[in-house]
Amino acid sequence: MFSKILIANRGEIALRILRACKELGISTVAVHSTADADAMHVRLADESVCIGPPAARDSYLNIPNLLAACEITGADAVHPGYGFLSENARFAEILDAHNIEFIGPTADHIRIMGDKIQAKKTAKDLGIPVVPGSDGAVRPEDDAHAIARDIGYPVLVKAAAGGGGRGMKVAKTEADLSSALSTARSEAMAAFGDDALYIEKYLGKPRHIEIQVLGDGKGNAIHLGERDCSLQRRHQKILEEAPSPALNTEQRNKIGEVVASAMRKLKYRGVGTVEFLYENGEFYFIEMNTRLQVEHPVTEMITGIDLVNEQIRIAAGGSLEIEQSDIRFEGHAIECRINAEDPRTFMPSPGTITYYHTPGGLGVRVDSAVYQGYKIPPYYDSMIGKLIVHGRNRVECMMRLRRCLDEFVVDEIKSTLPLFRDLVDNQDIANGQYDIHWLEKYLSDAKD
Ligand code: MV4
Repeated sequence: MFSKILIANRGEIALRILRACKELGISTVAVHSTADADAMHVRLADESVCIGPPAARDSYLNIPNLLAACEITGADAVHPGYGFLSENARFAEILDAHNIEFIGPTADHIRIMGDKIQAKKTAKDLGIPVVPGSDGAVRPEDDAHAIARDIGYPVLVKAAAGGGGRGMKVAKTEADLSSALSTARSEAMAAFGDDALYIEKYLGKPRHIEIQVLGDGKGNAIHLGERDCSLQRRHQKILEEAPSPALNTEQRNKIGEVVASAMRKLKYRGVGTVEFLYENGEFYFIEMNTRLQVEHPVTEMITGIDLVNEQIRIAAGGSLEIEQSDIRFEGHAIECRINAEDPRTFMPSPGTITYYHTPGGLGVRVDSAVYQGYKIPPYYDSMIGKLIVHGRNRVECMMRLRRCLDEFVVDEIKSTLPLFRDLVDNQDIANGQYDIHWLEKYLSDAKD
């Protein structure tokens, strides 16, 4: 087992990782920018190293400085959390070259899944159902019109280097295709330095359902069920839940087994999330995330599995000790992302938290790194914490969530708490009847 882990992240996820390390008896190193000297992850870690000025590219993304911090402290592994360097294959390789363990998948698997065309081809070859579309990249010399006509309109033009909604263009009819392709190509080149494109059938009203997987890199892998992440705004998830209100046990076990079997063939190591669009009872692979995700606690709440503990044990060479038959899904969990943003405009609202009170009680988890008197810096994303609630069933979970939202106080900054208080009283949410467009429509209807 590792003796010291450096956590290459900040905020609530740095605390989440610290907690897992402490419970494993592993020493911790926090890193921080000059803007985060007073942050909670620095206070709770055994040691800390300043790695640069506020801008992320100069600190949390600064690989030489992170390596120096490993050298100075003698850390034998790095946990990247999510965002920042968590899906950077070069970083994984560089750590490897320095005999420091990257707590995550192999650099090769990160690279494959980072290229959305390669990811889709890999998924398809492994038996995962994918969205109908072009077989690989559509090159400028290809007859894109014939390909799109074959798929059937509407189609979606996507960038290979995109993901998370970046670099997509819809073509409703053949008349839109040429401009969709040329805009997508130039935007992809400008944003990613890679103009490779592919075309897919556009799905109109899908849900976003993702399967959590865990593998040991030795051919053992299991699935931990799904999360429904359909409630999003501008590709930012707002609320996630497990299980999905749209699936029954049979559907869950079927797609879960397809994905777990694919991960066994791939010899995938660590945690991963296979993202699907789900429409009319069918799953369509879109992407795979090779990192721990923000919304991982909803899976932990219904399975009782500590995903960060598993990541660390597996990175240290351990085998998967849980079998698929050991996994039991119990009850229902919902996560609300509390952002320091205006609940209507979503404009970031950094500043000082003058009063802070978090809810508690049975089935309640608050993952946050803020405290009363904490000044939220303006340099990073605006998520200040997550409220995760568990109940024996979805109704109990919703009742508990409403109670927790009543207790939660974050003064005097603007936060997304009022949005969640509205959502728990909404009939569509109560019924679990929503798709990926529901929230944006709800918010735009609320304006008039
Ligand atoms: C799609 C789609 C419809 N059809 N692909 C957006 C993020 C990226 N992960 C994939 N995305 C989409 N891909 C096909 N073929 C609609 C979306 C999409 C979306 C997906 C998940 C959650 C929210 C979304 C919001 C708008 C569009």
